[in-house]
Amino acid sequence: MLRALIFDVDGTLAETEDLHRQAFNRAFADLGLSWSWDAALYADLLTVMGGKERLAHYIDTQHAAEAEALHALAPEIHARKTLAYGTLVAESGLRLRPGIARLIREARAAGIRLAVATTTSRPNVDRLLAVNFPPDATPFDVIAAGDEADRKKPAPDVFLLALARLGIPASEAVAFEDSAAGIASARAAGLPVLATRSRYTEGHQLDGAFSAISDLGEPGRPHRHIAGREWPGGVVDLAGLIRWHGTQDDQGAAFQAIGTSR
Ligand code: XBP
Ligand code: MG
Repeated sequence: MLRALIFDVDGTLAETEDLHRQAFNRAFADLGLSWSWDAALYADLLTVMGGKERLAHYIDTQHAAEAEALHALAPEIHARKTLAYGTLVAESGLRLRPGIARLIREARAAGIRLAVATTTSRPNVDRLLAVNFPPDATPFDVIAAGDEADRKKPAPDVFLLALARLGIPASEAVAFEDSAAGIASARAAGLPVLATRSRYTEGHQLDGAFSAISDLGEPGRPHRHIAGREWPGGVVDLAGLIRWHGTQDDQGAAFQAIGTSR
């Protein structure tokens, strides 16, 4: 029986990654570093999950000669980046991706629990929710974020943490992801994954998802189907998810995953 929906944040709930990129650039400028990450470089750096880990990787690969001093500065860089990101989210009033608010409403109305499982830092989650939901009505029962998990995606840790906090087995939930690492993480936690490709994951293979689509769609605004399960009218709604989930092996066996390579 489907009891919970577990959402990734960056790229899944909202198209946030370019704001993360801009926030990093603001932090670099604040600290007098001449670095500027353009979209192409950031897309490459996104293969490293976790902003702190991404920054360390950049230092080690692009500024090895000054790595020791730069690693000492990295916590300050990331702290300023997180503050800058919060300002950018608030200034932009960044909206949720198509279908997310609708599916959240449907799930809440049906008593299906909602969780977040994300690599991003908790303040970033709070800022995104603050611009999309009233202060006393954030819809998530559980938020598992950033450094709460021992290992970042593609390790399963953050999805396992969300499941533990929900108190349910993976067979009673569906995960929503946008990236190859996120799909791998959710699958490693035993979860079926619905993949909604995002701007920064256009080039990702979405293998392991049971359905790959451009977004959740809205009535009259169908999504683009990429691979795997198709959804009537190009819209993923709770009724369709419950129908699909009811046809799956409820012994926790691997759900019908797909190779997308598209
Ligand atoms: C995406 C990430 C995060 C963000 C940056 O997380 O990998 O690191 O890019 O946020 P997810 P931080 O897709 O799991 O939501 O700098 O706070 O890590
Ligand atoms: Mg993501």
